[in-house]
Amino acid sequence: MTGVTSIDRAFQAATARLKAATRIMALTGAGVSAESGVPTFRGPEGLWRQFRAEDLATPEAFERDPRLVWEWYASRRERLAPLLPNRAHAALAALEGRVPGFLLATQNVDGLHAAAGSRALVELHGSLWRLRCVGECGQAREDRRVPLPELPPRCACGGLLRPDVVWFGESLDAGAVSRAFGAAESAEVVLVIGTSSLVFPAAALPQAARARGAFVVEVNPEKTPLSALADVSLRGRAAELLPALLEAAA
Ligand code: BJW
Ligand code: ZN
Repeated sequence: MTGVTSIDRAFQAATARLKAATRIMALTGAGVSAESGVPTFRGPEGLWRQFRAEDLATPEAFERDPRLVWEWYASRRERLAPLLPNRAHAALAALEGRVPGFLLATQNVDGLHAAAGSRALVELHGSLWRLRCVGECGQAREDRRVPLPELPPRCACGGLLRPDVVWFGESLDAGAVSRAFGAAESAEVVLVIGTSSLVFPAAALPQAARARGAFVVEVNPEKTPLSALADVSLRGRAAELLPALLEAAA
C-alpha cells in the first residue's frame, strides 16, 4: 500500500510544531529508561508486580522497617549502577542545546538524564544517588557507593539516612515543582515520554500546558490517560521514536 498514513501525518504534525517552537518542555517517566535496562513501575514487567508500593515507597514503610525499604533501594542501586543512557536520553540532551527555552522535567530517580548531559533538568521525584538524613542535621548529599557499607546507612550525626526520593503522600520539592509548572505555563510544545501519566502532580503538567494551548506530543507504546488529551500520540519505543522525531525537527 502506498500513500500517507495517519502515523506519518501525526509524526509530521509533531515535527512541524517542534521545528517552529522556541519554548519546549519535556516530561519523562520510567519508559524513557526502559531500553537502558531500567524496570518500569507498572505493567507486566513492572516493579509494582513484585512489590507493593505501600510496603516500600511510603514514609510509613520506612518508619516501620527501614532495613526492608533499604534492601529494596540498595538492590535497585546495584542493578542501575552499570546501566548507561540510551538514544532517547541523548536526543533530549541534544535538544536542550538547540532550543533556548527548554526544560526537561523527569519523574525518574535513576540519574540517566544527567549522565547523558542534560543540564536544564528538574528531577521531580529526587534521586536514588542522593541520601538524606532523617535525623537532626537533615543534610542531603550525593552518595554513589555500591554496595553501601551498612543497611540502613547512617549519617555522621548518628541519624538514619534515607534515599532522597519522593514517596507517596510526600510533597515534591517546591522549587522543582515551580520550575516545572513555570515551563509548562510557557511552552509551545510539550513532549511526554514513557510515563503512564497516573502520578500527580507530574501528570498535571501536560494537562496545564494543553489547557492554555500548548501542542502536546506523547511518545509511548501504550495508551495512557493522557492519550485522549494529547494532540499527537506516537506509539512506539522512546529510544527509537524520539531520535527520529527530534532529528526530523532539527
Ligand atoms: C515506554 C517504554 C519505552 C515502557 N519507551 N515508553 C491527584 C489525584 C489523585 C491522586 C493524587 C493527586 N495528587 C496527589 C495524589 C497522590 C499521589 C498520586 O498521584 N497517586 C496516584 C497514583 C493516584 N501523589 C503523591 O503522593 C505525590 N505527592 C503529592 O502529591 O504531595 C502532595 C500531597 C501530600 C499528601 C496528600 C496528598 C497530596 C508524590 C508522588 C511520588 C511518586 N513516587 C514514585 C516513587 C519514587 C521513588 C522510587 O523510585 O522508588 O515515583 S511512584 C513511581 O511512579 C515513581 C515514578 O516516578 C512515578 C511515575 O511512574 P512512571 O514514570 O509513569 O512509570 P510507569 O511504570 O507507571 O509507566 C511507564 C510507562 O512507560 C508506561 O506507560 C509504558 O507503556 C511506557 N513504556 N516501555 C517509551 N521503551
Ligand atoms: Zn545527619
